[in-house]
Amino acid sequence: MKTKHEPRLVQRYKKNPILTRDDVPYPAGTVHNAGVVKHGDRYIMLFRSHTHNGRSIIGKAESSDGFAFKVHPEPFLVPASSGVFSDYEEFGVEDLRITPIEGEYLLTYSAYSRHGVRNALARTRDFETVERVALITQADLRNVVIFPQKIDGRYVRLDRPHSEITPWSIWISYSPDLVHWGDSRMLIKPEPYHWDEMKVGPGAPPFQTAAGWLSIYHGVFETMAGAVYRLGVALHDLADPARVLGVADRWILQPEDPWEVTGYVPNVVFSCGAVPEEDGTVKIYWGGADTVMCAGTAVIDELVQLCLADSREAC
Ligand code: BMA
Repeated sequence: MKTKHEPRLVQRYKKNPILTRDDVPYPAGTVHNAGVVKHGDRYIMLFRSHTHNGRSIIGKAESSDGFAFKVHPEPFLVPASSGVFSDYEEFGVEDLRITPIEGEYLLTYSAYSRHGVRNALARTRDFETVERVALITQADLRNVVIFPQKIDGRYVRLDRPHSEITPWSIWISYSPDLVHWGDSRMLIKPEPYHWDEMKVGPGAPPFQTAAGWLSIYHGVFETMAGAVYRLGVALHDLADPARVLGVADRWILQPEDPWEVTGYVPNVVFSCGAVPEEDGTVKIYWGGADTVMCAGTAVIDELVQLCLADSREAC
């Protein structure tokens, strides 16, 4: 599935995959869909692994260059064993995103249980201790990403409700306190007969650029051989992120490498984390085939231009 005639916006790291289950010192079937952030001069990766009962936990890895990661001996977050969180995490915790904000890190993740999938919020300052804050959605909804700045005094997030009635779309909500969320509006819909026609969902938490908040999202296309997950980009107004300035018409990354095309779930690239760098590039991290972690680099301005110069309708 090589795209020969279009420029490559994301340069894959030559030594992908950057992390596999063989790097994990405890039993883990997969390593994928990780949130990543720069904490001081270290990169912290919080990755998902299927355990051998098929449910997911979150592990932690650290790196000095953003590519060579070392996994900690113990998992970082496992389903809660008491309190209200245990009722909603019993089937596993998945696809964690990290937002740096106000001197701490907000962690949002999918909490699975017999009641469906909700999203939980936790916080940490040092990635040593973690405090669960609240369950911030009802079922069924995934992919909560919080913006790294309050806007007009409120926290802002994107998410993606499940629906049998409308296409699975990206929504925005606001909160005064991180616990209570509202003023929800639908922002970006799948585009019919397009690479993201089946569903779209937030990927990495948006990051600030001079032109707007850049959001890396995933889009899904259903084929006769199953769904294909790709990555796309959208740009949101800095002062009013509910204003979508552009959604790039083309994808920026699709499954191509052998570990993206085959694995636990074939033909998947799925991002939960990106780290903008001072040199104008962004490191993008994605799970390949729900099995391994991969990384690549893009020029932020090229992604911004793609959103503005070659955009499709948002909804
Ligand atoms: C989605 C989520 C992701 C996963 C993707 C591809 O629905 O479950 O965690 O990476 O499917 O299997």
